[in-house]
Amino acid sequence: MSSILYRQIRQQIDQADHILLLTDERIDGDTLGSTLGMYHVLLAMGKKLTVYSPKDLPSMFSFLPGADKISRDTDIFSDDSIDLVMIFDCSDGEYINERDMIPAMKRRVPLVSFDHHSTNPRYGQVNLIEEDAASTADVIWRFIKAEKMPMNKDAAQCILTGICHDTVAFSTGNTTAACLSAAHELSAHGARLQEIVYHTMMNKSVETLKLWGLAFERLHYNKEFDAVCTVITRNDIERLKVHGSEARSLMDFLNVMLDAEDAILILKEREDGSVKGSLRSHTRNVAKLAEKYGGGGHENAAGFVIENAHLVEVDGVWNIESL
Ligand SMILES: [Mn+2]
Repeated sequence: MSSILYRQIRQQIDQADHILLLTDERIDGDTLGSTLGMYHVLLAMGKKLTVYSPKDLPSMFSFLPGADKISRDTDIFSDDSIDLVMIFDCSDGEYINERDMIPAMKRRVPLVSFDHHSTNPRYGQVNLIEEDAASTADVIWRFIKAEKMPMNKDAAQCILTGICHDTVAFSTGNTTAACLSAAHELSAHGARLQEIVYHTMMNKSVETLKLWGLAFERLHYNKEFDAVCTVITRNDIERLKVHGSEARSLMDFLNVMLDAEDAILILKEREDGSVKGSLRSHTRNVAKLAEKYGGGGHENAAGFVIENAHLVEVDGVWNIESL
């Protein structure tokens, strides 16, 4: 089936002059690595490109070649010369449709979505969704290879970052032979795994490690969610002046370090007054659990958001309280 989709997407690319590339609003190494990987390939094909992200980049990703090309200016959606839009690792397409970005574009422009989330409702005109892929970066790497598109070391570095991020440096259960082959091939194209691991997983500030310390201290079994739970509050983030995204690196650490029997839940108070729950498990379907709270995701990695809520602690057990 992929070969028909590949041909359709290749045709859209060949016909396009000015392509708009979009990241997901949940910024991580996979959405950024996939978007920027495709950016470098399309640049080598001589395309005019604009890259947009709805959120600021956490500084740990500024090492990615092309990170400085990402714009946050919504005016780009009114650029009439754009004739193709591509979006990467965005499981729902909500921010572009509901916040009237794509609908506001004067020209009707085809949207191509690259993803690996099983919950993706196929909101693009062409949807290359491979649910068995460990990352969206895996999906685009297979596409670029099959279509013999021009590779270079910047593209390789970005794509390997995507794969590395979603497999926590090849340590999680979703690490397949395909991921390892891709890592080998991308290294041969000049990607540097050591640099990716250093920037995205190590290299933590004292403040971040203090945040982890607080979170370790608060680890407890939470009956409501049937998971080992910890929390990060607004107060922690403001007091330690850390980026909220540091919760993700904490999750990656706990996911590989904790007893494999348990599901892990990190609850985090967000700036907009919501509480975000991130779930991981090696053995349980946490997507089901996330759906109970209006969220979703993959079997082993899922999440949910509760609007207008905060976290309260009673006798070492933390729970979400609606406001
Ligand atoms: Mn992903």
